Amino acid sequence: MSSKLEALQRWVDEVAALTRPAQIHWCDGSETEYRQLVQQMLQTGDLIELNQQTHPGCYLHRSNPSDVARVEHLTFVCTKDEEDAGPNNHWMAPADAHAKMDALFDGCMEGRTMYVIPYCMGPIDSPLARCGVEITDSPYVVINMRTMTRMGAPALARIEREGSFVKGLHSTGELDPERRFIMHFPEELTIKSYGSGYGGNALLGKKCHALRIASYQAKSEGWLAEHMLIVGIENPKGETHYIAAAFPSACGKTNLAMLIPPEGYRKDGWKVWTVGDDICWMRPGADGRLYAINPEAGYFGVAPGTSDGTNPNALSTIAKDTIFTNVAVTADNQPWWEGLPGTPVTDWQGRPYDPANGPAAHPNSRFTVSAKQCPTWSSHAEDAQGVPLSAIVFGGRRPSLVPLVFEAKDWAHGVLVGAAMGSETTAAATGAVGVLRRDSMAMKPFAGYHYGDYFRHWLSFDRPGAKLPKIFHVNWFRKGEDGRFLWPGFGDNLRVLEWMIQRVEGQAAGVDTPIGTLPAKGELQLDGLALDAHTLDTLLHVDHAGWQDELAAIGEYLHSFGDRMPQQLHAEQQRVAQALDDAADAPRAALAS
Ligand code: TSX
Ligand code: MN
Repeated sequence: MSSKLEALQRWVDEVAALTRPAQIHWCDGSETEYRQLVQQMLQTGDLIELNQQTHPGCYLHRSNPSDVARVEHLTFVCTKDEEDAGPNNHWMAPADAHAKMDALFDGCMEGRTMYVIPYCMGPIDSPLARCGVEITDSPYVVINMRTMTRMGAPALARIEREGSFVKGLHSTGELDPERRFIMHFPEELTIKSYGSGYGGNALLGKKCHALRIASYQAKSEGWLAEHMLIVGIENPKGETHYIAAAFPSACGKTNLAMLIPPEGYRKDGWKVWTVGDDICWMRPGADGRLYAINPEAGYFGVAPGTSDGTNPNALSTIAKDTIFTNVAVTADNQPWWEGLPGTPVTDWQGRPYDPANGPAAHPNSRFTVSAKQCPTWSSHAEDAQGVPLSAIVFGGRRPSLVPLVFEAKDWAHGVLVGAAMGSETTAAATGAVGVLRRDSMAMKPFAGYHYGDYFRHWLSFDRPGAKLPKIFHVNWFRKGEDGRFLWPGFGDNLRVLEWMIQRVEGQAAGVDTPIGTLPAKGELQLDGLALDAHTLDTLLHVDHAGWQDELAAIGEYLHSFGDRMPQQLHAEQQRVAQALDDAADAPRAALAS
């Protein structure tokens, strides 16, 4: 590393002068470096060795109990103009934010090692990929970044070649929730994060760079940085369609990305290939289609609920070389969480397990693992030009009203469907359970700029020559009167994905309704499913009166973003509302005539 980029060296020197570490370590990303860090962390107690017979190369990290999740109220977008951050972000003036953060960083690395982590988000030779450098005093961050990004020498070489990179400065600090901030300076391509060691706050390549900063960069560069999984569906003819899908939390994104087809489909030769489970960067190619890459190199997945029943591929993926964070442990030192068979003896805080203390594993406990370990890892996941998208799927947890699947009429309608996304809350962590929370494109906590400008940017992709993916909305979580889920979900979701692909290929007529196109009778392949006709009718019913209320609520929601909301989106909302009114009038009109 002789000809280090001058701007990088200067920044590292400045940070070292401010934070005053005992030493500086430039990460090369090698296996040797990884092993040395693991050994060191085993000695300090930062890592605990798990059962190496059952889980070779697996370790447990226990975080501070006050530091187990992202902190939205302490996350800021610091643009010069407050309006640019939008009502969807917390804002602070850049000068104030820098002053506040630099005071916290002053001397914070004394006696510690400062790690310099060059990383690349996306395949190292991809024109869609972007690089960054994270400076941190946390070895836990280093080993996680090695799994989650392309870290080390090749990234540094690309940075030297390109000359630009996102600057991320992180310190664990004293883990005082009163002295914890995650600051983004999109105009400076800079992130400053202090006082948390938790993934989303500390692994700056992920949410901070690949979503908040990247979404801002993407707006001016003509691409999209989205909170989406990417999955390839291979049909028996050997043709693969790629689908990107956005869901709010607790909808099973990782499960969908690693789906196992129902038995009949497997027999017929259907296969599912995982490209990504959380983030999708996409941009129009020369042929007008949207091409997508997964900027990440690993999965930072929620452990609880991951089981042989919900996601056998994930279980295989994490059988070796995995870092577990805040899970419980069994008597024979295996990682454990709610949903797995067996019993825990030690909870996520290292206490003897006592149900009176709550769940054994923290509900937000995680695994960090290389994406390549997934049995369904796509052979095209590292294609430099990305994979072409056939469909974009939005979804949410909607116990009533929203049908199993519908297709947007066109791109602008699809953008409205994404903007209107909402989900019923599940975890009691943030307020009421079972209330509808809007989360446009699942980007509410991650869009690095004003939602109105964001929707305008989405709409701009519909231009001459564009061959855009079709946009769909799904709801795996519809409930019956008795409160039971109507749709079996999981592997059977492939039946819905197959219908989408038929629509893309022009092989399914569908039924036009005011809210979009639904599967016509017989178009959903339901062989081998015990789904009675009444349940299917409910899943595919469009309740006009209910949807009129929904469109009114969507209209109010759009207006809450003020005059930066594109007129085209209001017009789209009015068009659907009018179509519902017309349909409601139609039977009466027919009676009158
Ligand atoms: O991940 C889920 N998916 C997507 C799978 C590819 N989950 C789990 C959500 C929590 C993260 C689901 N839960 C899905 C789903 O499609 N559907 C449901 C609801 C459901 C739960 C249990 C059953 C059925 C549906 N069980 C039985 O019918 C036996
Ligand atoms: Mn996510």
